[in-house]
Amino acid sequence: MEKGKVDVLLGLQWGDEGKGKVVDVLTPGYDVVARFQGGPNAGHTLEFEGEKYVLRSIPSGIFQGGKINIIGNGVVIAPDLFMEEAKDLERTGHPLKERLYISKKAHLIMPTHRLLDAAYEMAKGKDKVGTTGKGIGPTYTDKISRNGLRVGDIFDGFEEKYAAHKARHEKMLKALGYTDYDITDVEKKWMEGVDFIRQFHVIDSEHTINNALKEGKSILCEGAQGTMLDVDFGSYPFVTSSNTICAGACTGLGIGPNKIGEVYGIMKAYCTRVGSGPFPTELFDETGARIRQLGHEYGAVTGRERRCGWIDLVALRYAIMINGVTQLIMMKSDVLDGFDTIKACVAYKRNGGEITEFPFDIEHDIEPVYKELKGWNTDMTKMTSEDEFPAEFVDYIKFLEAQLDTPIKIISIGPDREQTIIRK
Ligand code: 2SA
Ligand code: MG
Repeated sequence: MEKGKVDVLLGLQWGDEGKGKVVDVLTPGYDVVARFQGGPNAGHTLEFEGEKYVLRSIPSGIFQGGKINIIGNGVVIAPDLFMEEAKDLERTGHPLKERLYISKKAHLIMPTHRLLDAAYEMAKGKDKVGTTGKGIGPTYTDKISRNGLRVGDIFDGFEEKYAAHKARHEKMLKALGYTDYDITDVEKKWMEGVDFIRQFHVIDSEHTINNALKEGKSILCEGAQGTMLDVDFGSYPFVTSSNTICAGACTGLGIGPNKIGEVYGIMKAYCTRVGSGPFPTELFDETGARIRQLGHEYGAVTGRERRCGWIDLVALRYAIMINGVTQLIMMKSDVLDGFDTIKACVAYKRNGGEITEFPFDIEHDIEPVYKELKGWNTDMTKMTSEDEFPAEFVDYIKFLEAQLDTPIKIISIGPDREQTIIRK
């Protein structure tokens, strides 16, 4: 970590790599933690001192006292869900009003955005994206089509602006044949949420961030979802509606690319995906079910079962390239503790040949080519240094580093903050 620089931490797979835990572990070294994209579709899980917390819109730096946490302009925020999340934290002894700043330019997710999310999914039928239903797509659509409502709008003439946006959405819902709804209660809570946000520091966060950099402070940007869900480079159209990649930190916070320092790429020792869309290494057998059970692979927001499979090095190499990853962090290694054999996808079979570059289409005619490695069959969850790692696990690390041409600097061997090994 370098003073006056911004380090970016992001997921390299389909989300749920364990970003929340890593941010929490790394935060002590930073002055500011900022979220740059996504919204309450994210579920960042942190466990420490016997407690488990799931954050959705609030940066994971909130648990380390004295840090400034920023919800940047690239984030979309649902006032009602934000209020719920904030109040839960306050109730458990984590006050945030003085430590959490919100960008005026962040867009608001309205109750009707959530209805539109459901309506679009319904219209897509069997081709649905499998969204989290939080209104993410419609809110970003309004942003890009220059129809959005922003946090900075809540202070002046808000009621009229809200009514105009709602009326437009209602017309759209009607056109989609989605008319059977009643948002009276939700809307009431949503308005309470807007009032609640008014009590926070609502700021021009791009200035705050750049001033902090000028003062030599260090900033950690926390990505949400993962690279394979990026709207440009992910498995489109089965993606989320924001740029989850490193460049998203520049647009989502107002930072020049020359300010970026380290790029931490987070991956699991295997791979998961929730929602629809292609997943070349997905396991439909008992091994997949076993990984799900051992890794507790269920959506943190929706509770949906996550699809599980082996690590995909073709996709990871691509993610490392797109993000300019400088160091890797491997999570949930302990989940593979009891396997005799571990597989890693090193190439895809397509058209009778083999490819190693991630292609335009991973849905059709793609078959993973696996390299088999010997499992370590050792409980690693209580280890405190890499010197204790079993030889087979060391081989797995070396193999991955060679394949990915990037060092693995941190290894997680369990959900707790303490179960984290920083390598020499
Ligand atoms: P959306 O709601 O429009 O962003 O959904 C579009 C796709 O993006 C996926 N997506 C996610 N994938 C993994 N984790 C996410 N967060 C939650 C979690 C998800 C949950 O941490 O577990 O609880 O289900 C997340 N958010 C969005 C989504 O599945 C769609 O494929
Ligand atoms: Mg998650």
